[in-house]
Parts: sequence; structure tokens; C-alpha cells
Amino acid sequence: SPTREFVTGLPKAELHLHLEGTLEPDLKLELARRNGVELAQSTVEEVQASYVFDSLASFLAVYYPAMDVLVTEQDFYDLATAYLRRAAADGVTHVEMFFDPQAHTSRGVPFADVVNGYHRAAVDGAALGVDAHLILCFLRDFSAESAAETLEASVPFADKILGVGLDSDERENPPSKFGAVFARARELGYRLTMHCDIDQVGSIENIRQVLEDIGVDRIDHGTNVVEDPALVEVVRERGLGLTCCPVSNSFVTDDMKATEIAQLLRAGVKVTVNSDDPAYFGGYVAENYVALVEKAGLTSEEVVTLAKNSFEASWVSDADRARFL
Ligand code: ES4
Ligand code: ZN
Repeated sequence: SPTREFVTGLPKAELHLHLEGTLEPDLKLELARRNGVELAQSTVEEVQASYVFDSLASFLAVYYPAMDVLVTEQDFYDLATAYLRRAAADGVTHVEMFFDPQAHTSRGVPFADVVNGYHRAAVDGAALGVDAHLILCFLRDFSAESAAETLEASVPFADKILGVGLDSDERENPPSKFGAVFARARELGYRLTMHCDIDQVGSIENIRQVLEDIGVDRIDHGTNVVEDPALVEVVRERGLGLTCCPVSNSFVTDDMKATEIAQLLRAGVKVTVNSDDPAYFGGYVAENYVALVEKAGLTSEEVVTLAKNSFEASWVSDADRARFL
């Protein structure tokens, strides 16, 4: 059975990672001190103990308030740099990182400070051996108008942004709510992805929408596509990547979805393994591979396929890929 050393030694791309989800307790405390932000916790243990949840809603209720400590351009730089160091140690050589500008602009932080801090860290990632890029995510529980304003605010920074995504609470916020915003994003030259991960009867409709109406270039999570063999065939035939996050799944749904992930992998779907919000769910990318290996009984060959898929599902050119592989 493939070991943790085997997993770490394989070059990997990480394609589903929320920068705000990499806020470790020690950095949270340091930023709070630096910015004079009052926290209810004063030790790493207390912050750790506050990171408790058993659903997406209870997770998001901890996640958004924690972001109050992120204020300056330097804070965003420091957060992303800490993640890039950790990712490099796990064997990540390419990363496409989500960030949530509305979670910051809605608190009065300038859009430019968020993008510039994160982008400066991405550029400096090269010195750590990581080719790093940014994906702007819209918050789906905010209005389509707010997403449209955020998209227009991104235009002067378009050379620093690879694509756009959609995250936060999926219930009652289907892909169709953002159809016009994503059509405009495509016109602007952005790649498109969306989270599709609700674990309820009827949620297959959201997968149908991203495939048939939005025309995404990738799907984040998306494991419930297994419910509809015809849609599985669409995903397989188009070579669309699914960015799965087993450890995260075990917190916000009822399990890791290891059976579904392995089934899709074995059906030839471009499944990838990622960490989502590692500071909160307690596992960076290598840990996610190991957890899936143990749960689904994957072979070394299957682990190599997952790592290969991560580059094939990425949005870099072949030339860039060759430099970092
Ligand atoms: C997220 Cl686990 C999860 N689901 C939806 N949106 C998110 N943003 C950050 N983590
Ligand atoms: Zn996510």
C-alpha cells in the first residue's frame, strides 16, 4: 500500500484550496495582535478548540468571523506564504488557490490589497518551488449583483487572476443564479469553476446546470455526479477535472465520499485530491491522499494517476507544466 513518503515524493498540483482556509491558529493570534483585533481566544489551544463544526453551515459560522484578523496587504501576503511553504513540504509544485474578495471588501478592506498581497506571495512562491496562481471565488450566498460588481473590480487585475469560482453556502444558491456573471467572466478570458457539493436529494440538478448551462472548465467536489451515469459520461468525455477533498467531506458531509471518489477514478474521470480548508479540517494535501488511500484501498498506480490528473486538470500551459514537473 502506498505510504505517506510515496505520496509526498510525487509532484502534485493542488487545485482546490481556499487561502482563507489556511489560517492556522498561531498566525490568527499573531495577526490579531498586529492589527489590534480583539479575539475571544488568546492561546493556540483555545483557537483550535473553537474550530468545531459538523456541517457546512456550522463551519462557515466559524470561518468568516476568523477573517477579521486579515486587514493589510501584508496580512494576505503572510497568509498565502505560510500556505505555500506548507504545500511545498507536501510535494506540491503547482497550485491554483481560491480567495474570497467579498469576505474582505464587505468589511472595508480594499480589493487591491487582497489581490496584491496574495499575488505577491504567489510570485514569491517560485523561490519555494511552487508555481502559484489565483482563482477569484464569488460568495454564492451574496447577490448576483454583488458578484457582478466584484467581477468588474477584478478587471484591472485580470493578469493576476487565472479564473473564477463559486463557493460558500450552496443551499438555495444554484449555479443558475450566477449564469450572467459567469458568461461575462468567460468573455473577460477567465477560466470557470464552481463548487457542487451539496449532499441532498435533487442536488444533481446543480451538476446538470454547471455542465449544460454554465459550461465550466472544472467542478469543485462534484462527487454526487455518480447519481447520474449519463452525466458521469459527460464529465469523462469532456475530460473535466473534479477537485475532491476527502478530509473536508468527512466534516461537512456524512463521510469522506471515498467510495464515490474511487468509483469515479476507476471509471476514468479526471479525479483529483485536494485539501480545501486545511487549517480547519486538519489535513494538508498529502494527508488527504493518505486518508483516501486508507479508506478506499487505492494502489500505488492509482495514486500516481491522481497526481497526474492534478496536472492534467490544471489550467497551466504545457510549457509551464514541464518547468515544474
Ligand atoms: C468552503 Cl468546505 C466549503 N464549502 C463551501 N464554501 C467554502 N469556502 C471555503 N470552504
Ligand atoms: Zn472548497
